[in-house]
Amino acid sequence: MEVIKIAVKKISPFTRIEGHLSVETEVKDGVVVSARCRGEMFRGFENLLIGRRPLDAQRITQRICGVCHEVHGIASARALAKLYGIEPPPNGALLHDIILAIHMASDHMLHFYHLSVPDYVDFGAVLKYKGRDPLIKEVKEWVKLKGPWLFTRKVPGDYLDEPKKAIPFVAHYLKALEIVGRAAQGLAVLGGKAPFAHTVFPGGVTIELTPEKVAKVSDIVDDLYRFTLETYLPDVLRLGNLFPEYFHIGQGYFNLICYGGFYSLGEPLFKPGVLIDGEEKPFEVEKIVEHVAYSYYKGEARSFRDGETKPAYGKTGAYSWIKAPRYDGYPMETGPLSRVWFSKNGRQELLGYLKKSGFNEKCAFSTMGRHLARALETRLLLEFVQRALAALDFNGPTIVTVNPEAPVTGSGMALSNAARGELLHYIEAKNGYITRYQCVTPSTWNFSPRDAEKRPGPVEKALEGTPVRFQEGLIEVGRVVRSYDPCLACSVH
Ligand code: NFE
Ligand code: MG
Repeated sequence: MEVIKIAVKKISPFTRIEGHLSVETEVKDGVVVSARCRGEMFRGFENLLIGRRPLDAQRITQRICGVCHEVHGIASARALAKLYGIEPPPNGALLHDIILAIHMASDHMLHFYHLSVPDYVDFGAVLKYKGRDPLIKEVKEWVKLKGPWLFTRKVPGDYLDEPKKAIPFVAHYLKALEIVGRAAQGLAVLGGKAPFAHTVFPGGVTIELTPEKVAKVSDIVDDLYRFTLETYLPDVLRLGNLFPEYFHIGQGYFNLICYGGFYSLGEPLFKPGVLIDGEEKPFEVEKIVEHVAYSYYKGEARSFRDGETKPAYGKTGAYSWIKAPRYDGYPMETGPLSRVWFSKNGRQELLGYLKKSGFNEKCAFSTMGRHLARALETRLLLEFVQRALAALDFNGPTIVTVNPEAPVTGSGMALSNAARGELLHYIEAKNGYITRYQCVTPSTWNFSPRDAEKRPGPVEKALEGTPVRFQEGLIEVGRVVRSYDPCLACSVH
């Protein structure tokens, strides 16, 4: 009888992400044959909102996540606007979109330089630096003093360590810290503070619009845009050229979901749509159902409209605190890739970059394809912000108000966007108090466990086939998983 040797590897905790993820892989003959993503910690935000005033949701849901603070505030504000039957004035809608887009752009830069690049580049290369850049010299001294172990590879792998190739990434890692800080200043001007914008309300934004504020934000956005064109996009392309195999590694389902977004200038930046097995179809929100067969929750698969969150730790067969959203039964990938795919010219541009490097359409659905789509989306978002800032009307209102104690009864749904993909918030209220609140976040889609039909979630599927050369795949699995920019705080909420 042939003995099949399968090695099981558990990566826990999974680092350089938000929240508590572990990934378990089965490796046979040097290839991942199956994977499971586990959300390790229950949160309970949907339950703690019940019984509170609806306006509280806009504040409380921002605390779901320490990374994507603004996005839940805006999604919640949009759901609440539907509940109260109001619509923000043009300035209010523009400011919601502007805050969201600046946040997403800066989050993408942080994801690339600070969370992903260390998977590919050995920062110890700075020890060989002979140039005069004071920042790099400082880092070199620091690495010397503390020992290379502090900053450099902890996991064996095929890192870039040739100083000429590696050091620019270290320099841009440092530059990106400054740029992300600039973005936070811009968000604070519009949001009152950053993180956790407190100016955002269902009817718009409470700030007083002045030319000084808009000029300051516009300057910051120009810096972000320049950095994207001159540094971020070229670096992603350079990394892709240095690791071309990652345009093939990390391919999963060819399913994408995009809710559409950024409507405040008229024609949306991203159009709603789905791609199933490579075939495009119109997006229908009622096809979204959340399964819990392998999740630690009681009950059956439900739509967000009758959704419930009843924890059942230790449930037989379950392995994750993440629910499993499915669209018409299909596991769907969401993220910058799904939005760029459904933008006006983004898809052609993405496929153009790939073609120039000799890759086909399928390579968009890969580890490196996701990084490239994210950088491309950053540019689209910042161009949108530049146009939106110019469309603000200094004489117009920024908000319509709601009575926080209104005895409102009804429901509201928002199909909104976040850095990691598409974000749905749904609220029901009775006589002025919340009776149901359900969120379906981007990382819930991507990091979902198996569903009632035993179909793996998108990341679980994308890990299948990953070749493993170093220490049971710590580095290779890390690269595939991080290409989705995991947020477990959001996944479980
Ligand atoms: Ni916590 Fe968030 C949401 C996710 S998106 S990071 O929603 O997933 O940037
Ligand atoms: Mg939920």
